[in-house]
Amino acid sequence: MIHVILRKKLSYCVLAFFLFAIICVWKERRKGSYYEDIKLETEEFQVVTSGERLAKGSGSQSSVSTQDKNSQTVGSARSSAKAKVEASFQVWNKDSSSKNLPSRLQSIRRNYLNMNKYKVSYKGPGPGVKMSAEALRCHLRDRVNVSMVEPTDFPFNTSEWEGFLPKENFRTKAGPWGRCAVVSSAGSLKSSQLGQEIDDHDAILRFNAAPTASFQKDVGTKTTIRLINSQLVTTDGRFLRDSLYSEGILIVWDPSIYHSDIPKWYQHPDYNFFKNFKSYRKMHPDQPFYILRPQMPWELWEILQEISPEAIQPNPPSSGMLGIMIMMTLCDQVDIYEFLPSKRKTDVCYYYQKFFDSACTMGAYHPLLFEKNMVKHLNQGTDEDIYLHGKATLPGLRTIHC
Ligand code: NCC
Repeated sequence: MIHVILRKKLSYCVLAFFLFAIICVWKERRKGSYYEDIKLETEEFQVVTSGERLAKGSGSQSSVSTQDKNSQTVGSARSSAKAKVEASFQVWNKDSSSKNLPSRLQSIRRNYLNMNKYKVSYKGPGPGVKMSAEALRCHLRDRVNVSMVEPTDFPFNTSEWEGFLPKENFRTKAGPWGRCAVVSSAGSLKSSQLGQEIDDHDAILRFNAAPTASFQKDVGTKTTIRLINSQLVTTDGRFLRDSLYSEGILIVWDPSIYHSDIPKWYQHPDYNFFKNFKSYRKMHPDQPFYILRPQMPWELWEILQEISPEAIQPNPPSSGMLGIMIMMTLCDQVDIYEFLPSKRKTDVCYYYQKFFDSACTMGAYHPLLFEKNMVKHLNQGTDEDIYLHGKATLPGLRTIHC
């Protein structure tokens, strides 16, 4: 009798195990087919954040679909099918509009426009100038001067500053490099397993307090340049203590009043980071630490405004966009990670902190939405790379022919 009960129990266990295995296999298959469905069926492009649609595909994204339709008539069925597969990942729409932002972020943008803290008086060209990616690259190369404050610039040439700025020019310390990586701080880098791929680049740029320790698998280990904002240098007590900052070249930037030259900006910096800059230099005299020329963010901002069809926040571009521009001038190719969100997109702000805010990805103070539109427009990689790896690939500006 006991035997029979045991046998019964055993056969139930085996049955339950098989059922469990079948469910697992079915679930895996469904994952695959869901992914294929996205690839094959989605023709519209959109960014979806926590259930909110940012922007329905239009402009060039739809023109990809139009191109697909044309190619069906002229090309082989096979190549048009391939084009359709490539063009159908749900990725950032380069024509994203502020209208599709959550209402909170829309009203923050409007407030910044009304406030105009930096006294921006942009007179054009634009807004809404249509430019090919090639023309835009040339425009960026010719209009944005990526350079640092020099020891010869007043007041940095006075005795008060003697020995505080690096003697060597930035360009002799940084680059030229072949393949470079820019690692955004986005929460979607978490569990990406991109660390090895990122480390395989010749030079890597990171931002602010974004760490590598404890996150190597996702973000890599090397830091060649760290771009930090003046708020962090001025207000974050850890800046002078944390070993995070001691690897690679440091660059600090500070927002100036629009059209200020260096002496004017020096009198009214956004954050008075100069005292801490000097303290850091005294503690780490051998580490290159530069100050970004304050006009550079506005030169870049003007191009963002020129090509965007609506008024963008009159505040400087994010560190992310500035870092991308810096690397474009130093490298032949720039791979940018999770600036354009992948399938891992999340409202978790950073990969290194549990802090939720969709503004980190979509922008509040910074015109981040329009920066992402520009990066998508310049992207030479595939939508598949954006979708799977959050990776956009931009060509460097050193060798382009204009
Ligand atoms: O957040 P932050 O940037 O340090 O991130 C660096 C760059 O990564 C891109 N990013 C980040 C998060 C996310 N979810 N998506 C993204 O695309 C952005 O391009 C971003 O610039 C800054 O730009 O300097 C910023 O700095 C922080 C903060 O000052 C620093 O982290 C120092 O603590 C700002 N946050 C706050 O002021 C609260 C942030 O607005 C912009």
